[in-house]
Amino acid sequence: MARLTILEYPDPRLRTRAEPVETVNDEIRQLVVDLFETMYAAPGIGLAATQVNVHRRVLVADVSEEKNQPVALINPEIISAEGCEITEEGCLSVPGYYDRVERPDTIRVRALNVDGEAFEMEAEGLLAVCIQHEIDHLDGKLFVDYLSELKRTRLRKRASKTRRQEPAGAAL
Ligand code: GNR
Ligand code: NI
Repeated sequence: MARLTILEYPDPRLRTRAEPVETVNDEIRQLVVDLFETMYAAPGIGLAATQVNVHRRVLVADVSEEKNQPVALINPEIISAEGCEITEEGCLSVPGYYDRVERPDTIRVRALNVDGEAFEMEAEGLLAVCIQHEIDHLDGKLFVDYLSELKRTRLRKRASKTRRQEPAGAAL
């Protein structure tokens, strides 16, 4: 098991489009285990492989209070989406920033499980939002891309300021 380092905005590696997984092997299963460990430790309700600089289409989520409903999706695809809901989103790759994003509130997803079997699931509410947020990461997209240019410019300035204040060598 390993806790992985999470890339932070505006790191250009977060803009990488992840490649589909061809075979769900032990390497991918280990990645899933490490993603869960990193997500629970953060703590967060979801994590995409892109955020730990692994550019494969793998994501994990657990939106339950008790942290006992792990969901792992490999090569996830949204096959239908309905409704819309505004949620205050945050992101482990944009620490300390939260803002409202509008997305469909019910989705149907097709994916592979850790045994490499195809399955479909329906998700609504926070889980639906989280899965869409994670699939965006796999496409190199961040929730701040839905905000105004003004807000993103402020965020970029703040991010570069924060890094300058850290002691040399930290967080690199
Ligand atoms: O921990 C997280 N919380 C969250 C809250 C609202 C909408 C989406 C999320 S996902 C985020 C973890 C993360 O950054 N996943 O990519
Ligand atoms: Ni995120």
